[in-house]
Amino acid sequence: MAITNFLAASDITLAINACKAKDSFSPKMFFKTVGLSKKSPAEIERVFEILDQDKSGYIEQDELQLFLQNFAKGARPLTAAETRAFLLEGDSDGDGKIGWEGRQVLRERLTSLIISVLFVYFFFCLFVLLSFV
Ligand SMILES: [Ca+2]
Repeated sequence: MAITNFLAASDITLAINACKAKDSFSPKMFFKTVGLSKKSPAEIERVFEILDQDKSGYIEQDELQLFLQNFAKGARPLTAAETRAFLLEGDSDGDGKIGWEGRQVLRERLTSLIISVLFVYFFFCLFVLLSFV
């Protein structure tokens, strides 16, 4: 699955052309032009998965640097200054990489659900065990 499958080719061309000059890349402008601002959280998550090339759950600096090439193979890599600015904008918790908050929240909820189910199961077993003694 490529990003280009769910974005209009004309929007991508427009967005890539708008930041052809070095240090002219603006994440907000790019997302708007390319049509990502209007996508649903589920679609944005798919984009996130594509950008996270090593599937680490985060978009690290090296993945961010090649950001534009996910949209157009011949696009230029981002400059160091652009990568840094992009990272600052997307990195809400200051860990030096961009995480997908929606997914993190989901994972935390799932973990607490599993823990409470295990807890209930444990007491159920204890109850059954004690009633046989
Ligand atoms: Ca990654």
